[in-house]
Amino acid sequence: MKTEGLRIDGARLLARLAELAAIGQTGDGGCCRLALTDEDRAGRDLVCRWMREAGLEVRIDAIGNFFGYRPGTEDAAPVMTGSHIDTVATGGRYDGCLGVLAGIEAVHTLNAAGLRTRRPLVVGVFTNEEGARFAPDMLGSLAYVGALPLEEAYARVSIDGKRLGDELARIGYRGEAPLTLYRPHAHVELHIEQGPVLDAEGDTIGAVEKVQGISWQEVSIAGESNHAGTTPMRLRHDAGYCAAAIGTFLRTLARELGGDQVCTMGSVTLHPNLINVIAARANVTVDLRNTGEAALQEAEQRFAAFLVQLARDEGVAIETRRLARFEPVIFDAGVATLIARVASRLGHSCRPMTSGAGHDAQMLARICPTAMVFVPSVKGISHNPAEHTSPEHLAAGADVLLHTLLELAA
Ligand code: HGY
Ligand code: MN
Ligand code: MN
Repeated sequence: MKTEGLRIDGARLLARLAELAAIGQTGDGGCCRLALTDEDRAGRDLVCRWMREAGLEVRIDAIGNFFGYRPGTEDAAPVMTGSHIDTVATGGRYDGCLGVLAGIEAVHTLNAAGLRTRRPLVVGVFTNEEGARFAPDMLGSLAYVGALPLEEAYARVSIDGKRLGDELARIGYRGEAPLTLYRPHAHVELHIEQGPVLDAEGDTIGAVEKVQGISWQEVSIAGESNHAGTTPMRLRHDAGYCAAAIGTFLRTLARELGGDQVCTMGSVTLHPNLINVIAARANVTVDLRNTGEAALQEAEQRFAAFLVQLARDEGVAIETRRLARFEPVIFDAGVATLIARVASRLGHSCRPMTSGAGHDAQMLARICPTAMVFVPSVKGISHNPAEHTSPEHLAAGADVLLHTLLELAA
């Protein structure tokens, strides 16, 4: 099959990224398509239409993952690509969407060239990758590989109090296909880096070899509301102070552990959240990540010990609830090396990388040889309406994906 000169249609890719970004647009260039909301449904409907227009057979599984299937000349295990189209509340237009739309672009390119790969190709869109509305993140791909029982997934309750199974049915994406619909021969996900490395180093492609470990927990603090004016400091059981102390401790913890350790208190809610009332309750979320599993456990243990001391010092009750815990993942060296080889063959600078963000690919890696292609995020900004990747880099990433898929499907 003469494929060397094949390139995707960058203009169509850009136009579709813009069209998808218009769904759930937040007016400041950003997108809000939280998982299983009406906006997510609209995005899913649009991508399903594009899949069908590309001649793909669309199937939806029991957790709402959906797939576009392109037969090969042989009925062999398919080569899979794809990502997610749900966003955080202040998302950009590339996170996840690039990997899905570039996968469909690869199919259009093969259609236009009248080429049929030996292995079938599948473009997958996974449910609730972000984990912003329902924890954990990568929920759809975790269920897909059989690591999260369906009933448990359906029972997850969102931050706005909705049951996942109900929301999935409500938007009409509780599909009939069983989980692990396809056992891929290999899986490759294209994604923006969402970090500063490629942009700072001036490289175009990242051949992703690893994903760091993730630990998410919710911390509930029960203190005692009291009058802000009359209550002496020594008599306070101030949940608001405890929330602040946690945020400060996490910064110190990251500095003391050093290396790749990152700590984030992304959400804080106080009750009653009033200027003249000492907070009775506080709920905070804690996101700890590290490339090393032992180091991540160290961070978790130090944080747990800090909470015990804080509860004692402040006379409050503190409970924690684990929301997600994924160990670091090593991708398939063969697939990562192939990505690097394809990138250089296409004339793009490339560097091996570890992903700081979680991705569906880290779940697919449990069932088949998997790796990822990264393209630069300008200034490393992501989960922010200012998220940007240049058209040249978008096309370069999609071309590297196309040719990597071709080699794997040959
Ligand atoms: O949290 C993450 O790393 C991803 O954006 N879900
Ligand atoms: Mn993503
Ligand atoms: Mn994301």
